[in-house]
Amino acid sequence: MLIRRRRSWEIPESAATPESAYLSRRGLLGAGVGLLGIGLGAGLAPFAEAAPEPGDPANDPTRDLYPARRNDAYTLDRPVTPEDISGNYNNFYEFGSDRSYYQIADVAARMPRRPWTVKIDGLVENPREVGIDDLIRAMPLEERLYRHRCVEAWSMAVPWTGFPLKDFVAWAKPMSGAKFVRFETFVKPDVALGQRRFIYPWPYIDSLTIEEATNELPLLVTGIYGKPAPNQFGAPLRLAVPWKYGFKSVKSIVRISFVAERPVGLWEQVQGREYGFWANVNPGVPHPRWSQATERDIGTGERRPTLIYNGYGEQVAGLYKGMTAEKLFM
Ligand SMILES: Nc1nc2c(c(=O)[nH]1)N[C@H]1C(S)=C(S)[C@@H](COP(=O)(O)O)O[C@H]1N2
Ligand SMILES: [Mo]
Repeated sequence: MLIRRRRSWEIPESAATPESAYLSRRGLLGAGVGLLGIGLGAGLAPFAEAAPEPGDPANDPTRDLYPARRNDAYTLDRPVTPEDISGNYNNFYEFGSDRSYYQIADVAARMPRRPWTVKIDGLVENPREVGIDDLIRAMPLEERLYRHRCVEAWSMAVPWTGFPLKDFVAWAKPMSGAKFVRFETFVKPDVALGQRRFIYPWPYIDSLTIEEATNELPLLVTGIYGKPAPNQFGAPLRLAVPWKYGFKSVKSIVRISFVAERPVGLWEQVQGREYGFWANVNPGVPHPRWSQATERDIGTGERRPTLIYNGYGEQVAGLYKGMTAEKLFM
């Protein structure tokens, strides 16, 4: 997210990372996933992984669940963004600011993926803490092709794997006083060096209304491109809310709380006039410092017109009927 800096798309990718470094990193990662991801029983210690990164998704204990069945109800109007592009253009401030979009993958790979627990608390029948593998295995995984639109006017289209947030909400059994669902990211300043920058009020949090959370679209994401998600995408559990600006899609979640009062998200706290609670995508409502009329597709490099609700109005416009007093698009 930009506080005072230049717009990220003004920096050509070729200027940020020498192409040779970029290619070799992708080559290594791709080979690792391809070799290790296939047919290894959980008890085997394959000698191919001589020095595995602690965050290597090839060692993920849930890799047998992939690829998951694709839900064909969700289609795209544009090509899927290649993994070597989306996997090297990440917004994850815990691991660095936008100047290092290109290095996030490497830094994030050092974060151990296990043990990982998710605390479920607030206004629920049974507050509890669940191990991530138990949670993932309790939910039916599916694949969905979704568009993703960052508030900084870049976009991608990716095959997420995960389970509908509304299924999780039903499983968690919120009480009637629960009006919002709040998502919180880990705090691990030992590996997440960005968390040593105290200008940000860690942990990263953001939230949805209970009506939004029980809409069909929000997905609790565990994987991408038919395998467990690499860390830079927000492993082992992140949100995808495709009709809102990307900062609502909280990564690497450790706590999900059902609350009565509207939480203030990290970006809203830092710069509320620019990054509000609702943050629904709208080409007609500019960010205070730039237009939202078009976006740069990081896969094709092309500029394309931005769509109201990022093209998901059919599913979500009804959520906002009559809410004229709210800044729905900021
Ligand atoms: N914890 C956490 N979640 C986060 C962010 C972040 O910095 N920290 N960035 C957000 C923003 S602004 C965007 S655009 C998306 C980027 O997701 P991607 O890197 O998988 O494309 O993650 C969102 N979730
Ligand atoms: Mo973003």
